[in-house]
Amino acid sequence: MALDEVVITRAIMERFTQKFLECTSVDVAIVGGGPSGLVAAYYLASSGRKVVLFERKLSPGGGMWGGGMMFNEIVIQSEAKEILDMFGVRTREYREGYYTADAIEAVTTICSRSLRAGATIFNCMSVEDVMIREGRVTGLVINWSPVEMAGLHVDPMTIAARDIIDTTGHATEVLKVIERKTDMRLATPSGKLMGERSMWAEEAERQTLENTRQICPGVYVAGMSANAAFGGPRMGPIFGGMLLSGRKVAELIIASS
Ligand code: 48H
Repeated sequence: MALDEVVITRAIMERFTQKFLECTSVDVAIVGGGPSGLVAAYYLASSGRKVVLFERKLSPGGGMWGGGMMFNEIVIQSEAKEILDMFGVRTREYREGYYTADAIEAVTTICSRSLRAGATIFNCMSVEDVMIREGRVTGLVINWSPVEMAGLHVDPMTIAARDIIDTTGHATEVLKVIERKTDMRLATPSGKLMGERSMWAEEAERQTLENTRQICPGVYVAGMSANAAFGGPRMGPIFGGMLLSGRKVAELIIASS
């Protein structure tokens, strides 16, 4: 069969356009494709919700690819093992209560399972703003990451979502925009972003789950972003809290709608 380059071009453009148009109005929009965002996408899509996830980088996976300090093994505690088991990611017991998994297997498997559950992932897209109507965040303003990186003056576009999850990690990017540009009070003790505190793995993992919640009308926070928002400590290279937080935020949204 002779290959026609123009057909290849048209196939990409038509399929992408169709995929994008289907995501202009969704049940849940997730910002950030690290472990917590990908896990949330899986559980929400599995429950039949229409889910889109925007990831700034070319590769989803966030901080999980690099394990600890680029040694590409992740550690999880026993409470989170059932989530990796459910995804089919192989784990090995290291000591009682501590398990390890290959970081690449964890990222690629969770990513693939989220897509196959029905979530749509757009890579190379950054969320730079939100849309607010009647005191509720109702949508996201998106642009190509290369536009952002090159500092080009190109206007963004918008999608609508009933619920939004900030899983942008240490950066709390969506919440920063809300704090800077709106009068909304966040559900933190100060009403503002509290900022992440120094390393304390056990306490951080506990607080990550506690801080996974709705933080203002239309917006939930999960993963590292939850601790950064509520003033919790960082946990270092243990990923159980991220997985459990992704599952918890999905359960909260499923229960509320
Ligand atoms: C689109 C964006 C935007 C934006 C950011 O950092 P992540 O891996 O997030 P989590 O919370 O799922 O996992 C945290 C974990 O990886 C980690 O860093 C830990 C455990 N640290 C402990 C410690 O002590 O350091 O992923 C967030 C993702 C990244 O891929 C970003 O590129 C992406 O969000 N992102 N995507 N639009 N505005 N901002």
